[in-house]
This record gives sequence, structure tokens and C-alpha cells, in this order.
Amino acid sequence: MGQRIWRSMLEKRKGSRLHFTLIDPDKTEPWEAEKIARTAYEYGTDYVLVGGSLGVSPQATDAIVEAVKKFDVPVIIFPGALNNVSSKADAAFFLNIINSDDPYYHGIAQVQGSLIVLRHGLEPIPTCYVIVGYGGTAGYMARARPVPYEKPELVAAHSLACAMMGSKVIYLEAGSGAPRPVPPEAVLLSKEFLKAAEMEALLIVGGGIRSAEIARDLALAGADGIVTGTIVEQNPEALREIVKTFKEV
Ligand code: 1GP
Repeated sequence: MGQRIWRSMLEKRKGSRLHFTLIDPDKTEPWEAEKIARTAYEYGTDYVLVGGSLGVSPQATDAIVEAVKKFDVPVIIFPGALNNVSSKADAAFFLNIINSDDPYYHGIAQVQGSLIVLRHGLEPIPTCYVIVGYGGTAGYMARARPVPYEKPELVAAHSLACAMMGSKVIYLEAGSGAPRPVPPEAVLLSKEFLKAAEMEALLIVGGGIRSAEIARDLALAGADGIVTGTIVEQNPEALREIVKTFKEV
């Protein structure tokens, strides 16, 4: 338990923006995860997230976490469901899916998950998940009502509510493989609202981030972190540029 990973995020954020690499245990073999982790680590990723929305077993999660732990990068579980928790990880994003319409995600999953997290000795990081636009499998499985891409103020109101409910991390998610990422305008407005309310949550953005230009726009809009999944397998060079640009802008 403790707050080691959360504190490390705050500390690192003082020096630079944060990059997270997402690995889905349903789509990745352990040897591939090791390769991805090596590449991402070399390019300067800060944390590896392990999670998926479908077909993830505890065994597969364990195997991926073990493969990633060969590198000096903390591993955070990012669970689509309770079968996606590993005692071998450093921490868990303890999720509240704020725009899910399913009561399961508004208390039941968290009550069941709390004891698993405690018994595994994982550090829980209170995280509010906002599904935007495309939403992908995560949005579908969570029965989310994705916030339309064209409604930055509505996204920002979700971010503000997340912070006011005590989340340390606010995660704006367009869905893995999204044709468009979360719009920078929504990030900009979210940060403005958080600042106006003097709330200190970290704002991270994921889904469909496949170019350095997008990373730059999100950095300029004020994102504290970005999450990339697919790109490392498709185009490792693009990942290098994304991480570099996001951190240096
Ligand atoms: C993390 O789901 C994303 O928020 C990952 O999305 O696979 O599109 O990078 P990509």
C-alpha cells in the first residue's frame, strides 16, 4: 500500500510531463510485452499500465507484469474488471467510471476490488475515468455514455466533478484505436476548471494518440500525462517522437 507511486508521479511531474505505455494482456504475449517495455523504457516512458477490457485473466496479467518488471519502470494495473489484478504490480488505478450508466461500476466493482487490492498489497491510486467520443471497447463494456467530441465544456465538467469527488488522477479516454483523440480544447478547459477550483489532480489523456503533433497539442493544452498503447507495436519510431515531443514542448 502506501503512496510511493503516486508521490513519484507528483515528483516527476515537477520536472516533466508523464508518458504511460499501455499493454493489454489479451493482445500481448509476455515476450512481446518484454520487447514493448524495453523499447518504451529506452524512449523514456515513465510508467507501464497493464490492463484491458476483454478476455484478460489474472494469469495473463501476472505474466505481463513479470515480463515488464525486468525493466526499471513501475507497473500500474489498469483494470477493465476484477480479473485484471496482479499482486506483482506496484500500484493500481482504482477506477471510478464516472460516465458509466451501469450501477456495477458505481460501487459494486469498487467494493469487491477493495479487498483484492488490500490483500495483494497494491497501492491504490484513486482514478476517475471519463470516456469521450469513440470510447472503443472500454466504453462499450462499461456501458458508458461517451461525452461527445464536440462538447469540450461537458468533458471539463466531468473532469471537475472527478476532482471534486477526490480523484487523484483524471483519465480522459477516447478508447484504444480511436480515430480521433480527446480534443485538446477539452483538455485545456478541464485544466482551466481545475485551476479555478484550486484542485490538484493529474490530468492524463489516452486513446488514438499516434503522432507527435497530437502529443504536442495535448501538451500545450496542459495534459499532465498521455497514454499510448497501439503505436509502440505499429511504429516504434513514432513512439520515440511522441514521448520526446510531449516531454519537451
Ligand atoms: C489508453 O486506450 C488507450 O488510454 C490506448 O489507446 O491504443 O489508441 O494508443 P491507443
